[in-house]
Amino acid sequence: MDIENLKVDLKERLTGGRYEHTLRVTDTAIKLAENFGESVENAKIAALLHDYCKCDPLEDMKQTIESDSNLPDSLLSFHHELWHGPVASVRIEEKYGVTNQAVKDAIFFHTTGRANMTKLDKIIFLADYTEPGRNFPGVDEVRATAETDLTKACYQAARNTVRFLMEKNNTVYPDSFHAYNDLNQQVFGGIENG
Ligand code: DGI
Ligand code: FE
Ligand code: FE
Repeated sequence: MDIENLKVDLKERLTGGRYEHTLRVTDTAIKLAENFGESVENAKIAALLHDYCKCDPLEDMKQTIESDSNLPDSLLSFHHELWHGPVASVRIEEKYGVTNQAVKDAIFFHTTGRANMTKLDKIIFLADYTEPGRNFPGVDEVRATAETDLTKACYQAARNTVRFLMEKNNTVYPDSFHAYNDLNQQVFGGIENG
């Protein structure tokens, strides 16, 4: 894939702030891939494309979810903020011929996480959460943890997000809970802590 052409496309599709966020996520994801032994190329492509559909009209994303058999209709019952990852995983195959399932999955699940996240899933999820422009409460703890422990850092990010959504009385998509529970068990061990 020609990265410079891709950046030109992204600049056209995204707002200025979203484009800058994407570049920071990409730098962060490359560093994590180097530190934790993941393919830098896959991390770079997934990061560049993770918010590819973030600025698309809601009606377009809704139609894609309704018509594509790989995208669960249940998404439509939850907040539209959750739609852009799954929709991007389909669109980037059409537009750029990205068929690498690991890359597509990392993009699909970058907002919610899921049970049994792959290393690439974790890298994109964390890069999105910790890029230097983020200032969520608790982000510095996650940044510090991500220096040494990818899984624990993902756990902290997933926990913070679920907690944040609950505090606002928002719904929580099942994959966000699946990610939280699975990462909790990986960090703290089995049911004895529950
Ligand atoms: O696209 P970004 O802004 O870079 O980040 P993102 O893809 O992580 O999207 C973040 C938004 O998604 C944020 O407003 C919180 C929301 N969100 C994340 N998980 C859930 C969620 N919203 C609901 N309702 N349920 C979730 O499980
Ligand atoms: Fe996103
Ligand atoms: Fe993002």
